[in-house]
Amino acid sequence: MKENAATAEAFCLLTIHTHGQKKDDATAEEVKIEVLHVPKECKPKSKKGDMLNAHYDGYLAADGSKFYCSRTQNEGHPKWFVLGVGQVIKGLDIAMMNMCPGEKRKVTIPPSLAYGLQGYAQGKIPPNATLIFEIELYTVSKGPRSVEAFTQIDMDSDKKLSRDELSHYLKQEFERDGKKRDASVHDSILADIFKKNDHDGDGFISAKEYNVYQHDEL
Ligand SMILES: [Ca+2]
Ligand SMILES: [Ca+2]
Repeated sequence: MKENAATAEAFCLLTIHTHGQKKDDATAEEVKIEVLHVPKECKPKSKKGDMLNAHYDGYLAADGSKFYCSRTQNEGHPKWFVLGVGQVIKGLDIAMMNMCPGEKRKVTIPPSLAYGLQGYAQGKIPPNATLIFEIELYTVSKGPRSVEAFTQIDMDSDKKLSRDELSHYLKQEFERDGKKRDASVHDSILADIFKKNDHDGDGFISAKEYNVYQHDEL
């Protein structure tokens, strides 16, 4: 949904500093967040474990060159990822907390919360690079490991997920995103889920086994 001129007046510029472990010297590294746009109805706010869908452009702070643009990758689909679990660089996990759908931010991430001294991708991101991202968030939904998702998958409410329940859930998820997949993909994902999560090998994934992100609600 593109915002139009009428909502442009809602444009505001705030600067929030997070990661506030200030040291005495001036080198304390933190993520700088500028909020470029907040929709009138700003909810739900993102939190750890949520599934986010966002577009972002990445620039090198040193010379302003663009090293990444989600709009030119994956046929221009916004990126999906789970917030706060290390699927993106640490700085982005911090920068995208407490953000609502439609919100836009420009964030500056120090190297220690990005690719550090090593850099990344054969020098595409040089060592010790400060990165700037412009982010537009589209959706915030309950992550794959939320209590809500568990309850939804657990159709007979016995507090454990059977192979049939997960298979049913996967089929629904696949239909939802509409991508064409071979039937074997379904089976191999299902097998993988059990391999990684069914720690005691009883053929069910218990609430405890499912809860890899340590939600405290379960
Ligand atoms: Ca069940
Ligand atoms: Ca089990």
